[in-house]
Amino acid sequence: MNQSSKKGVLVLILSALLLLASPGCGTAVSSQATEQSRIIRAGVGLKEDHPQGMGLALFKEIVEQKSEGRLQVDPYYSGQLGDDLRMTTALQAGTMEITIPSTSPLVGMVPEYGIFDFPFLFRDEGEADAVLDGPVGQELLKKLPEHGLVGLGYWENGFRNLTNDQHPVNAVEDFRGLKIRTMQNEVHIDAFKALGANPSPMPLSELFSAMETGVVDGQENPLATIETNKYDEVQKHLSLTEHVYTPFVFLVSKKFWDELPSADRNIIRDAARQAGLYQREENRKANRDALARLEERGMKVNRPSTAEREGMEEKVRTVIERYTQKYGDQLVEEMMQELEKTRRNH
Ligand code: KDG
Repeated sequence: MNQSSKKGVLVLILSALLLLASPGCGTAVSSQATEQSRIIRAGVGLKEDHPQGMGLALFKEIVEQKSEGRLQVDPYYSGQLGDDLRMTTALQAGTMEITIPSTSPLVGMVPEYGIFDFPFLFRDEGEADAVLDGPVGQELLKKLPEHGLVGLGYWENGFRNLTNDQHPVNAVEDFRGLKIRTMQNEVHIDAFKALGANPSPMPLSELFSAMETGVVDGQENPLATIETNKYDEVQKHLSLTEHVYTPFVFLVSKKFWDELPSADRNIIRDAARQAGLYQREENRKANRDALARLEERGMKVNRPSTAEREGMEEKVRTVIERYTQKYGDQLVEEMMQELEKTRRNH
């Protein structure tokens, strides 16, 4: 090796050492990672007073307390850092550390997440917990690292209900021609087409003004979101369709995760789980209690009968069959077996 290449090697080694020593650097390997101060940017799409925001606030508290302030969580609510997809992309790039999106818009990345978007799949939250916390949910988390993401478990968005400002919706015929905003998800889009509606996928941040200006007639979301986002100000009719359940998935940037020493990973993993249990509980309470308040605020509530719901189920059956083939018969079969087991035990 001549003098100048020796110098080159020395410079390379020195810069590598400097990089490893600098706080928050993205290149440290986990075995050499040390317990240093870090700022964790965590963003969600819903408001601070929505259970998603409340769960994030508890997560912050636990992490900061357990790390004695060494790990600082900076929370961003209401899509301040972008919608679910944009935040997820930021995690992949390593420019943000945590987000807790619905699984639905992730289908472009992990298509199999679409199995949770099958309409009328879960009958109650307990069934969703069993599948998400069981082998199927855990198997899907394992698909995330190849996309630069680490999944630490599931929180809850919940059962979705339809609102619109045109007319009451009870039966399939009432969906005809309604322009409904959906999430950016192929199963949701096709299900609303099958019901006779005119689906219009868009990020949540654009929804309020789309309803206000009449770009869409309606939308569908859990009651807690309808209440905290004040959709009752621009929507008159609320139909308790509970046509699909949406999970949230707790995502961490893999670039960030790989830098962390195992003690810090444990703090974050435990806090995500603990805050998640609280979030699910608060979410169920909020979804239960929001109805009376929305009615008080003037929304006209429609309760489709069993026969009317069965009519909707009938319409979306072919959509479920088509996407079962796309996402894998075996995976769907595994999920259905898990569901049957849960139903037998209750
Ligand atoms: O961060 C979560 C929310 O942005 C989002 O998932 C809410 O269900 C939702 C929707 O309709 O976009």
